[in-house]
Amino acid sequence: MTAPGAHAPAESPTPRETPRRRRTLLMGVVNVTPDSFSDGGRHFDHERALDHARRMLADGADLIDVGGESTRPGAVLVAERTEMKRVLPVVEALAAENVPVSVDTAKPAVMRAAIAAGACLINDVRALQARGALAAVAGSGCGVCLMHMQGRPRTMQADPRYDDAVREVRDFLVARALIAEGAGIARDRIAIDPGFGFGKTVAHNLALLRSLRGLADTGYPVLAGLSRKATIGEITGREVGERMAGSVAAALAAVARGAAIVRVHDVRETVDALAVWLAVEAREPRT
Ligand code: 9MG
Repeated sequence: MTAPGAHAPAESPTPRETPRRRRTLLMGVVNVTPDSFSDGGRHFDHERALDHARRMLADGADLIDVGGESTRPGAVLVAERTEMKRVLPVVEALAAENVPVSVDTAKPAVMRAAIAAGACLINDVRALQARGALAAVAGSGCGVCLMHMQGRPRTMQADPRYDDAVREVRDFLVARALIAEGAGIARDRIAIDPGFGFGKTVAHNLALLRSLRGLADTGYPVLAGLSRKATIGEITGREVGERMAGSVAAALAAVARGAAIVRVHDVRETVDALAVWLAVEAREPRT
């Protein structure tokens, strides 16, 4: 996958004076769903969603992930047309401003429409398993993020079980990536994601985070999304609106283990935390 908006690798003849540039991409989340940017009913305020996206870009986001169907635990599916009406105006407007846009969808028709509207990445929590999804992406130049999920959002947190979560998630993702390549999606267009919180307990999520390097070693860029999730809430005891510090810590832990992209709500705070972490990690020249 050509990482959209990727930064140049760090290089500096004077590392003491020049801050290291980060290579991890920050994906800012814009949910165009009834619990955000709407009047609680059928009307969506696309302008407010766009303002939110522009704010995240100004804060340092490299790309914006636009979603029109909630994938939270307990969420119900929405119709194709509804999802399109929610996301396409936002995708079109951002793409017209040359913003790299990712679209969070598992529906092939939405994928096609989003790509036509200018999306450069399809973020599929179902890893292109829907009929027609592989072809929808293969026929374009678009990148794809293949995510692991056990079960479906409505019931996935009821009783998630694995013999070995780390091995099973890795095997699934490598298998899906190879299937995607076989369908004509070039290797450099593919990213993989363990799907934190998607049919996983806190223990599963922590095991996956600790072993994220093993996923990065597959050679595919790894996307990690822990921002504001229930696992952060369970560790910190915080409600969803108070999980920023925990989310930033989780993003750093993911980057330290090789994540190439982190999907976050709190862009500015994550940018600052990454800058400090990189400054500490920067190698001083030998004297
Ligand atoms: C849509 N969405 C919600 N959480 C996510 C995560 O962790 N990864 C990806 N790729 N998408 C997500």
